[in-house]
Amino acid sequence: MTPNFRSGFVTIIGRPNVGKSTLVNRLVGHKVSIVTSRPQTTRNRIQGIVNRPNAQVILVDTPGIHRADTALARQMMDEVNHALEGIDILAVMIDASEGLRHEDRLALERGRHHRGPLFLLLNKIDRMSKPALLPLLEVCSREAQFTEMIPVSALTEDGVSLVLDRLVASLPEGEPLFPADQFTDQPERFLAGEIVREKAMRATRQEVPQAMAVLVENFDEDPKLLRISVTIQVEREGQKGILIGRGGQTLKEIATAARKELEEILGIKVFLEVRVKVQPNWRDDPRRVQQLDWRRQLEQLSDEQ
Ligand SMILES: Nc1nc2c(ncn2[C@@H]2O[C@H](COP(=O)(O)OP(=O)(O)OP(=O)(O)O)[C@@H](O)[C@H]2O)c(=O)[nH]1
Ligand SMILES: [Mg+2]
Repeated sequence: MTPNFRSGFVTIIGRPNVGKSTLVNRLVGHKVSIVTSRPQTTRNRIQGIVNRPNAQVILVDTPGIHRADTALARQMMDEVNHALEGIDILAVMIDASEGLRHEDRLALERGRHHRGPLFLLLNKIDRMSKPALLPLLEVCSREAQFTEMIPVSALTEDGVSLVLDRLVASLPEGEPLFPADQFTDQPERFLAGEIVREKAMRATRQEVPQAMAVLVENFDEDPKLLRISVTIQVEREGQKGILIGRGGQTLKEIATAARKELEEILGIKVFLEVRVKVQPNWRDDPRRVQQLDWRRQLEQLSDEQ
């Protein structure tokens, strides 16, 4: 065994929109998880792998914990439960600029049940005054026995390297669990769908962002060009109209933004085709919701081959 090398799994949980995916992307140094200002952006657990000379940290980003009132929300909460299995460290994240909120209790509750190092990450400190931190730390320390409580700003990166150092210090000694060049478990095919969803969520508001799902129909790579076709599924005709926009303008902007980012991330020219389809109440239909689980889709793709 490599002497003093540490490795293991760190799951990050918290209510929607506190900045879990932003922090995972920062620590990994690659975009593995999409980020928007809308709550309930992340829908599946996604691993982001951080390699350091002395450690490999596998971060698990999770959907924001909230009351499950649709089949989709139930699947999202199942993803959180899966992400808690067999991990080394659990990190609960709160939005420090909003203080400790009633909505944080579901994540704290899970934190209290975790055996092993328990971290509290107080994110978005760029939005608050330093003196306000102390009383908040005091309030939080009464909620659970935290191994570490770390104020951080995933946005400005203040405290981010300290988070990594402290996580590494709490991991067990062990060999790397993934090859050093791998930084996520999510295949590019599904990342492509997520990038489209991010742009579409950012381009819309109110109930539209959460009513969308993206299905990747085609992902064909030849040496010079990557051809991707996706369908954005919405629940109602009105939402489809909003997404397409006057003269198709909104959809065009979404597709262009997604294509540019994918070309940058994947380092290849991309041809991206985006369609929109209405699928009434898909969020309440367990079968349709299951189709969005990329791990399940992967199994199906390999069965077909
Ligand atoms: N000011 C500030 N904004 C932040 C910080 N971290 C994240 N954000 C913003 O908060 C919003 C939500 O960030 P996400 O990373 O998508 O949050 P999340 O916890 O993954 O959200 P869900 O996937 O919905 O659970 C985005 O607009 C981010 O840019 C931070 O440290 N400071
Ligand atoms: Mg997220």
